[in-house]
Amino acid sequence: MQIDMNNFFEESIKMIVKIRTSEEFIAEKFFDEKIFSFLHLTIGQEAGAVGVMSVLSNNDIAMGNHRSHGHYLAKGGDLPKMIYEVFGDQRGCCGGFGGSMHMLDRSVNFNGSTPILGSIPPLAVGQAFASKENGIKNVTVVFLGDGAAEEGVFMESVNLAASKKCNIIFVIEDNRYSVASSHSDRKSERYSHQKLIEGLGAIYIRENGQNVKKVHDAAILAREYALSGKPVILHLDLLRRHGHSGPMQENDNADYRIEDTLEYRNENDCLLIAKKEAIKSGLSESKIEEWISSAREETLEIVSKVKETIDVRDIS
Ligand SMILES: Cc1ncc(C[n+]2csc(CCOP(=O)(O)OP(=O)(O)O)c2C)c(N)n1
Repeated sequence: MQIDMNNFFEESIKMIVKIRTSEEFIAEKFFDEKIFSFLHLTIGQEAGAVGVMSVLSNNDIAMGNHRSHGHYLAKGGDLPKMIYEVFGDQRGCCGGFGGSMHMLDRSVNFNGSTPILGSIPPLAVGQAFASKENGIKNVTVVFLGDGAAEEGVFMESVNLAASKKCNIIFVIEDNRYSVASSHSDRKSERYSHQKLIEGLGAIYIRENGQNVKKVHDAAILAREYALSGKPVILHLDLLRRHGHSGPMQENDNADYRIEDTLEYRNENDCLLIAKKEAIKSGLSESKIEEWISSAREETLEIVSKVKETIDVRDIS
């Protein structure tokens, strides 16, 4: 959802809180329902989605992966439709058939998220190419994890997008791990997204994804390049707060986390960073706390009401 720069911190902080609160609620209530969809929480790394979506127009298209609650909401998606979908109710954005890993809502140009790793970049290139062929002046933004970005299909997609001059931004959300394998477990010592991508003729931009304002600024630049027919890879360094999947929190210092201990993640929390940046820009701490509690209350009110009315379809 495009954010008015006059209210940038207010809107982006409220959106981070909305995503976080709704996911905390889902995690808490997850086992209440009969249908369990696989669940991957965005908590900790919300600033990536919020910063990127803050520069998109309604006409721009977004697509995502298995971890897309934040992408959907930040694109302007409907919170009740998301909650219904996760819990298998037919009022969900995919009629309750898709669950957490399938967000799709054409009314806000969120044109789908798919859980098979590497499956979404080629679909997004097709989407961007269709826009171009139909004379629609927009950009398509597709989110994928750093693990998925190591798949060959990602390179093929970037190559195709560059050769067809598609208006597309591939956002790599790099939370350091693919499930529990770290960069050093998976990549050769000299692995370089930048070299691979520039070698394919696309633009490469890397940014601290925990800082929503920096993501916003990088996304403005990325969108300008993309609109001129130069595909962009926006590589965001992020911190996932919870475990890879499921509603349960992992041990505070799970042994695969070599550098990003819980303490490190807390110190670099994207909401905390957004607060500090907002204060630096002259806003008062009390005002910011007011936004946080009002966004939290508003979200909890909506999700609690929705949850009371969940009616899981009979699949027997
Ligand atoms: C083709 C394929 N292989 C394996 C999986 C199982 N799987 C789901 S998420 C995931 C890790 C993905 O890591 P990354 O792309 O970095 O995204 P992150 O989960 O860190 O956001 C794996 C291996 C899958 N969904 N699809």
